[in-house]
Amino acid sequence: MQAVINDPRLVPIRKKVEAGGRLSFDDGVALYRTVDILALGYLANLVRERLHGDTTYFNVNRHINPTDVCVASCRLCAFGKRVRDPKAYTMSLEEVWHRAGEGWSEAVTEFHIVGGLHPELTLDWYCEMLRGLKQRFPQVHLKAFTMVEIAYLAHRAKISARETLERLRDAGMDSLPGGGAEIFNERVRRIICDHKIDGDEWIETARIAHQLGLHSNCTMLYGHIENEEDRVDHLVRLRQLQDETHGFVTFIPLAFHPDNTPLQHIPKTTGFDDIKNIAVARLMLDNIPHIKAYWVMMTPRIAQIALRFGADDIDGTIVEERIYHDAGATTVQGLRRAELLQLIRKAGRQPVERDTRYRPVERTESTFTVLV
Ligand code: V47
Repeated sequence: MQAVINDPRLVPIRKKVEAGGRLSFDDGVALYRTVDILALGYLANLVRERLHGDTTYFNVNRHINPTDVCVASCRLCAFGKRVRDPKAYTMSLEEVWHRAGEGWSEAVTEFHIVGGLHPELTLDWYCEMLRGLKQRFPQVHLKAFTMVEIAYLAHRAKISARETLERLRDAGMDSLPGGGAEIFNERVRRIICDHKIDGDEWIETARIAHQLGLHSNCTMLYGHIENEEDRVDHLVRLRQLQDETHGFVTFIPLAFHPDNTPLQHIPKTTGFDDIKNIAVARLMLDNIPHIKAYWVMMTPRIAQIALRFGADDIDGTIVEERIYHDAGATTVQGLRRAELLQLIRKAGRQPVERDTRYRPVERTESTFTVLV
């Protein structure tokens, strides 16, 4: 079925998408500028169904944030605290290991581990944390540390990013999440996260991780002070690295949540913009297999709609989320597996529980088997 295209700028783009061609920078800008959301959805869904049919992925995961102490003080963030802030926390190793096993009886297949840039926790501490998790939960995939954390740990240990990644990998890190990318454009980065590594360093750290055989995700933070060109530039830079390494598995567009941040005067993103970011990402990132509608950030309701606008993944059970909830997210902390199944089925899609490597997972009561 063909959609009615009301925006004439989308007509040549439709031809390219239907022929399986690559979209240009200008095409990306036109996609962001259009209000013809149905045509955009039609095109993104075409690509999504070409790649994945009705299959919609989710996982049973748990987020662990060992510390919210952070030296960076990014204006975009409500999570990071100064080391002397009485509200700051840092878990002991025993606490991290205990937390990992806490919660619902549903056996998790992934721990998603990220935290602040702590000025005292050492690379050895993090290696010990990973080894302890692997020892206690050998079946669980450890998706840990953003490129920003890797660069900071390398800087503190006075070794290269490559060596840092090797040491963490040898201690049990299986892959890396996609955070910290924000928007690569320097003008924007200087305002929203001026103490973080720059865009080139984020890309270079991801390149090294991929060269070492580690897969990672990637993200883009939108809905603050960036413009359409900044967004497209970000997507094109991710696409270029992916052409080279093929190391990205999933892209996650992240809507800026302004509450409790120094940028709280910025209005929240709209459902329209959230859906548009999913669709444009699916169309521009022709070489990244998966687009995730992160329900914590979008709300389960909008994430469900996104499954018909380009997304093939809805993230997981999560259990306990801090970064978005500190910044005013009103969504629940976690969803049960049955709730995720319901969301996906009610969108007319076929739910598939996956592990971090997108292998299907079969469950019996509280155990799981990865089907290879
Ligand atoms: O890096 C921080 C962003 C990221 C705010 O890889 C904020 O599977 C909005 O990367 N408003 C962390 N965003 C989350 C993340 C992620 C989430 C889910 C899945 C995966 C994955 C990765 O959240 C940070 C930053 O970009 N962030 N503060 C805020 N106030």
